[in-house]
Amino acid sequence: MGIFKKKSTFQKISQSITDLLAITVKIDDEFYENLEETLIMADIGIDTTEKILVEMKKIADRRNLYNEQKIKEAIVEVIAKIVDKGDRNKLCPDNPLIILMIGINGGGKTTSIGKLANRCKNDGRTVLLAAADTFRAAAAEQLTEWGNRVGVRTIRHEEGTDPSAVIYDAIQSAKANNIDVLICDTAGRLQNKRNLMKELEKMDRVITREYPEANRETLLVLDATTGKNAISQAEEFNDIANITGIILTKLDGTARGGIAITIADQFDMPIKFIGMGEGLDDLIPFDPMEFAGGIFDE
Ligand SMILES: Nc1nc2c(ncn2[C@@H]2O[C@H](COP(=O)(O)OP(=O)(O)OP(=O)(O)O)[C@@H](O)[C@H]2O)c(=O)[nH]1
Ligand SMILES: [Mg+2]
Repeated sequence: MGIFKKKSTFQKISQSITDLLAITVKIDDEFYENLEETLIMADIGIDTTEKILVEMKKIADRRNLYNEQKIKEAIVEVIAKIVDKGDRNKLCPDNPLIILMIGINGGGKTTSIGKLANRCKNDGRTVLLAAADTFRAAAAEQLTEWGNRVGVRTIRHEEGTDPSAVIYDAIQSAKANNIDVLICDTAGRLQNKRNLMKELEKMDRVITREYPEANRETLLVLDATTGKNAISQAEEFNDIANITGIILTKLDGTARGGIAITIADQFDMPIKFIGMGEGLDDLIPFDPMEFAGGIFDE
């Protein structure tokens, strides 16, 4: 426990629910109305909020929620159930694995790749990076720096070249060197959805053709500090890519942990990791119960 300690990730939800419970004498319609308002104010979408209320009512029918502690436990239980996607919450453990990191500019893709490479390496897997964000000159440089820090190689081409060609080369190198995990950085220009879609389709074709035996992950990196924008990005990317999981970054700098619940529910997307800082060790595997418990972790 305690990953959210001294962090403000859930300040919004926990403070308002605690305030609400302080004035609650019994679980009645008024309580549910207030809870509904509290959840919506804490960045939880309307549909997801409704679902939470329905589940809360079911629990209240079965069990006597006679004090603040019991009510909090029920809320944690309901939220954990919503974000729990079973094994889908975990990174694919099978080798070889190819991971495409997608998401808009500044979300934290490159940083998360560095942290994820470190994590895979510590798990005993060999790792190779592919700088398939050829849009910015500095992008390959930044990825290579992360690779050096972790101690893994990075395949890169010149700026402006075809990102799929980088992936092609990286796959050949991964195969030749028996690499377990190949992680590919991509450029995130959502302002042009058609181009982005075409680019992702092309990468997909190259991977399917050149590396049919590889297990696949397409991880969408979302910046939690952007709140509702992160939710619309999940929607946009869900339309154009076969997303297998979410990395929710910058949860250390926001009180908007609530959006994780909405994204997991609304798009049935498993959250796989959360970013809690800029350091190498600040990517934490997502644990549904720990996450939900973090709401009232004081
Ligand atoms: N506090 C905090 N900062 C983060 C986290 N993850 C990434 N950042 C910071 O967010 C900024 C953008 O991260 P990048 O990894 O460059 O983002 P990107 O998605 O690769 O961006 P582009 O390459 O421009 O598309 C950097 O300053 C990172 O240090 C996190 O979990 N917490
Ligand atoms: Mg980047």
